[in-house]
Amino acid sequence: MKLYYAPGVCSMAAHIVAVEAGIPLHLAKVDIGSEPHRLEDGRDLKAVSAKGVVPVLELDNGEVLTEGVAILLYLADQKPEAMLAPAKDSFERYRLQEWLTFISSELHKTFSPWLFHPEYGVQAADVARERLRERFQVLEAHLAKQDYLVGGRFSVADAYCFTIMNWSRGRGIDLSPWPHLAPYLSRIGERPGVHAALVAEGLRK
Ligand SMILES: N[C@@H](CCC(=O)N[C@@H](CS)C(=O)NCC(=O)O)C(=O)O
Repeated sequence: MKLYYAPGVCSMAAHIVAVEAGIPLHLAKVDIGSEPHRLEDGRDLKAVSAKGVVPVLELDNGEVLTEGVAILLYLADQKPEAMLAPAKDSFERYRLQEWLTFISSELHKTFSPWLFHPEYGVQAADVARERLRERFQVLEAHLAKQDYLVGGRFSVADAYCFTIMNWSRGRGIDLSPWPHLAPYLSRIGERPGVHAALVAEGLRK
């Protein structure tokens, strides 16, 4: 399997999950700062996926899977014994889907215009910051009661949430108004699998 990724962006969630599950991955780095987004061999990412964004997972049979949430669930289901997602026939599985959707649509896509698309302008950035504050409060209320998002254990939702919330650190967003968020990020960030993925992406030594 090959994961097309860029360091520290949303594709890192899939990378973390693969390491945590013990799934060997070939990594193909993409420069999403270049136009078009080029692979290290010079090809345009759109030669692999017409969407032109990471993550992209290329399976050994040639299938190409896009959309982070689908990739996370696919990886988790390859190694059910790693218990990175609740069983498919359980109600908890819908809780997982609920969180994955929240992270994808409410956190990830509120952060990204602000962080990665300055062309949206200052007003859009201010609106994004305010909306993020409301969403941080949702996380805070949940994490005040439990250490992980779903099922009392680390799951693909935590890998995704950590990846996106980690952007706060790099952007100097003060998380102190939400006292459970920084300890949550530390808890996830200290996992050996998470550490290994960050090292592999050049984000930690
Ligand atoms: N809907 C996609 C969005 C993926 C996405 O936003 N990827 C970003 C990095 S976090 C990207 O590749 N951006 C490059 C660009 O927008 O051109 C998903 O959830 O996987």
